[in-house]
Amino acid sequence: MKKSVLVTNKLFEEVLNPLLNRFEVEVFQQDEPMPRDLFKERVEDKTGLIAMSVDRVDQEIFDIAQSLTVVSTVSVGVDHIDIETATKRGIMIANTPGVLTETTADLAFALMMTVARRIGEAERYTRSGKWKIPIYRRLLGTDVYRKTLGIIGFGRIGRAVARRAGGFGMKVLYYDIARADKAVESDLNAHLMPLDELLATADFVSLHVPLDKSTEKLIDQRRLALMKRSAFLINTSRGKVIDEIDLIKALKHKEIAGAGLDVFEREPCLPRELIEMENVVLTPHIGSASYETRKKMAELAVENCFLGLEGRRPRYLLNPEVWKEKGDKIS
Ligand code: 8YV
Repeated sequence: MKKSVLVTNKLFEEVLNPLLNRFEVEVFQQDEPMPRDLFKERVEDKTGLIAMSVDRVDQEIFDIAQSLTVVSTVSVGVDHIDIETATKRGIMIANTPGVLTETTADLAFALMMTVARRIGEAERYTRSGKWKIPIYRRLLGTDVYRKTLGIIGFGRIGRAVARRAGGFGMKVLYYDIARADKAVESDLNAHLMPLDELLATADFVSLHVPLDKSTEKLIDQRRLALMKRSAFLINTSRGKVIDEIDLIKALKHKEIAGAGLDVFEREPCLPRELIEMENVVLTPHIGSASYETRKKMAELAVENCFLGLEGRRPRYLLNPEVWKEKGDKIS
């Protein structure tokens, strides 16, 4: 019997060809998240799963899908997957790092520019027809040029943001649990700083940490209070890294100047207070959403799944312990 794969989004048709030639492939043919009940029903007999970051791949799914050997997610973030349970059950988990780095860094920078220069407000104003005569003191924003950027999480995306900051003459501070190599620090002109100190110093704070137990609600009331009243918070990582209720309070009480947010605690639900605020810029989780990048992510996810099902090591395997257990497949 041929191995079978469930793909929970239609991705790009041509990208699926390697799988179609070798395996039975079932694709959820819609551009929206696969409903949970349908997901549970269709994954039951599958050997491979290509999932999106909106699909919760948890113990319930692993209990249902007893034949599953590989889960390949079309994302770099893996907080939607219970990797611990997968590992115990010998299921390979793979993701798509690298290909979305620059695109996500572009969005972080775009949010920074948009909120600082009030581009969202300016755009709404221009369309509203209220622009009759030029007013010298209208829609004044804040300069980005030569300001201090604090990057929290100095992995691939954090560093790509730092590279962009160089072109704006910004001073770059970073916080991470591991110090970057000296060569990287000097190349990016980036300085390591303790988290609380960075928050108190930066004009812009941009979040680039993965979501896990150690980063959940990392930015809470206490840390928001450390930020300058003139500072802006940018988030393209995961919504749960910020305590959203605390953020709303800080914005309301003008404890910080504004925020640029691409991710939220309970996507796609947004608190009404955020929607009504002028000093925030909100985008619907589009960090990696360029045509080129989304295509590369899909290709890589397909490749990871294909390799896993062929008994070969997926390119970006996150739980290599499972691979070692396969013993004779190591060559
Ligand atoms: C989404 C992302 O996964 O890669 C990630 O971690 O958050 C995004 O790229 C994207 O919407 C694809 O599902």
